[in-house]
Amino acid sequence: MANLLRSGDTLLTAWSSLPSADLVDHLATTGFDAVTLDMQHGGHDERSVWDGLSAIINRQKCAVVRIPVGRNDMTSRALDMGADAIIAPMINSEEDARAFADAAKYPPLGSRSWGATRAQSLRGLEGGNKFLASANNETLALAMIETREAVTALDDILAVDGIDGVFVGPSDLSIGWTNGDRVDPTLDDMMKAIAMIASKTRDAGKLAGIFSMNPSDAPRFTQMGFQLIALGFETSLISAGAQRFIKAAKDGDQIDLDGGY
Ligand code: 3PY
Ligand code: MG
Repeated sequence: MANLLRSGDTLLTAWSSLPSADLVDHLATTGFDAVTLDMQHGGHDERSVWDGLSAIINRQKCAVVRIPVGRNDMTSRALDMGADAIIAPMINSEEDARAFADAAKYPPLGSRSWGATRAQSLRGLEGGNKFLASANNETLALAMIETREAVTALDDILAVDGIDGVFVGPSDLSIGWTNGDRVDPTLDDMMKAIAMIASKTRDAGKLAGIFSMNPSDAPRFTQMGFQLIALGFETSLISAGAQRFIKAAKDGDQIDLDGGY
């Protein structure tokens, strides 16, 4: 995943909130490049992350985990379980970023503890020293920028060695932007700041990602320089699919089922 993003690819990730390994497995068979397991607001726990990561990796897709706020123990655990990237919510200061990077990276960048046996076995990697030599570079620590404080501290957060990039949370950001008045991930007022986050991140040589509640916003985020884009929740996929099916049943619209009969 790190190689793909660093070579300039844009990756679309499904966002898994329902803690079912079967559903995660199915998401990994669709056209998404990655699946993200959400432990912050979704129902995923350690067991479902363990099972979900196995499913995603077995399907040869990129495996991402969003940890709960401040749960840096889960950062290294999810990496040990095989995650390619960790998204950490509410990173609002250099201090938050340092604590996150410390859990995500082996020395000299951080103090991650040794024991990624599951990650190694899922990926068929043998040889501890080979893994040690590559892990810091090949697994990603992505800091969520989703408050005014975080936007103010962006340069300091980006300057932390071991932070590989940022991931914007536009819903939380809109709440801060309007001083608690509304939640609107597409708030026009905020778009300049979001574009600035992408360009500063790229100027710092780091990776930028964002949550795109509505897939139709993805092209403008891509143009801003975001490369990892989450397309809504998987529950929205199911709901939108249901609406299309029901409409097709009433109107006789054709739907391409891609062989799924
Ligand atoms: C946000 O938009 O605040 C998010 O955290 C996306 O899930
Ligand atoms: Mg958020």
